[in-house]
Amino acid sequence: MELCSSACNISHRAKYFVLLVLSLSVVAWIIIFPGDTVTSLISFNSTHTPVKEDGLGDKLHSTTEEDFKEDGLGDKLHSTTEASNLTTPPQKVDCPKVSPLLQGLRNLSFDSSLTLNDVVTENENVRAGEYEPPDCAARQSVAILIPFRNRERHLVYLLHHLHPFLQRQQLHYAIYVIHQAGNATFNRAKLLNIGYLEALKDYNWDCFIFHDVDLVPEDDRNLYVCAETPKHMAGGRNTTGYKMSYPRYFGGVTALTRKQFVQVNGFSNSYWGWGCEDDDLYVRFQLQKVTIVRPPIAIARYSMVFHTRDKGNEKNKDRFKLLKKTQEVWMKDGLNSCSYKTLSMDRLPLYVNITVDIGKP
Ligand code: UD2
Ligand code: MN
Repeated sequence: MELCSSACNISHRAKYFVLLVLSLSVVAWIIIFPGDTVTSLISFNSTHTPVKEDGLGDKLHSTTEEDFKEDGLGDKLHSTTEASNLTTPPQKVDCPKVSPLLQGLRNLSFDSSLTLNDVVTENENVRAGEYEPPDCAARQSVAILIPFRNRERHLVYLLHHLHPFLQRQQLHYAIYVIHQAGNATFNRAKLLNIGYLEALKDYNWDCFIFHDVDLVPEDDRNLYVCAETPKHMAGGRNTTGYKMSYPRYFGGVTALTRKQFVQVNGFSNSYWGWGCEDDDLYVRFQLQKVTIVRPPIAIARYSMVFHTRDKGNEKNKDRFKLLKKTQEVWMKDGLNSCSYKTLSMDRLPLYVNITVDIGKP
């Protein structure tokens, strides 16, 4: 007992000594490494801003109200709080509001001998379908979503024109091709819902462009960015004399923010085969009293590569019946009920290919 108490005393003293040495080291550490180390540890966490509901999330950090209004949408605004961290590379300045690289209306050519490899060679600055302007910070980050099956030639043409087109607009973008596996009836709208859900797993995109594979934009002033309200980009195309097909027309190419798309629960998953899935989306916005914007018809010009109706995408006989039910079902038929199985996800040089099993009607 006696022996233990003196031994315990010694061990107590040793503990106090160790504690004292530790405290002194902490004080010395703070004196030797002031500011930077501590702030860099703190600011590391602060850069991981929680994602905001509206999909513009962590972009919305700074500058003036005016910057924010351009394009009617939050431009990508850049954090100034992080600038004090000496270890981060210098921030790029915002790209100009009007890109100096735009060329306006162009006469497009479609060379049948062009191969996918040629297009890869033309676009060595694209990595896994993604691109960012090298010298400035893009004003929006945009995911291009393309529903796809058996249209390889059209995809080559589109990639050939679209990559340089988007780069001239100084956008940060990535192209996703959502490929329906198997021979069951095609479902464009469901593939686009899937593209949206999958692209969001990669990045918190500001804007989603829902894009037919056979439509090539002719004028790069038709900006692939989102606006305050849903934007229909493809007002005119060669096959209709560059005129709107009908006033409520909403097909081909549309640009929607996350907030806009979520507000209507995305597309319906129930349109199997050709027709009316685009009208259904229009009705969803109408029900929410959300108006649609369109760029001037003089620049909303597309060349549609000629095609006949695909096998497996015959006219949907039920399309008008479905369209009458939109009001009843939109809340339970859409993004929140989109079930599918991803069979593969390939990050190819020019696009991300997502092959999916979407079931059948
Ligand atoms: C119109 C609309 C389109 C859609 C469709 C009705 C325009 C310019 N486009 O296109 O947005 O509303 O009517 O469903 O108004 N696809 C394949 N493989 C197939 C079938 C379709 O990849 O086997 C994809 C492809 O991206 C194609 C899109 O689905 O561009 C629309 O199909 P379409 O081109 O056959 O229909 P279209 O031109 O009448
Ligand atoms: Mn078409």
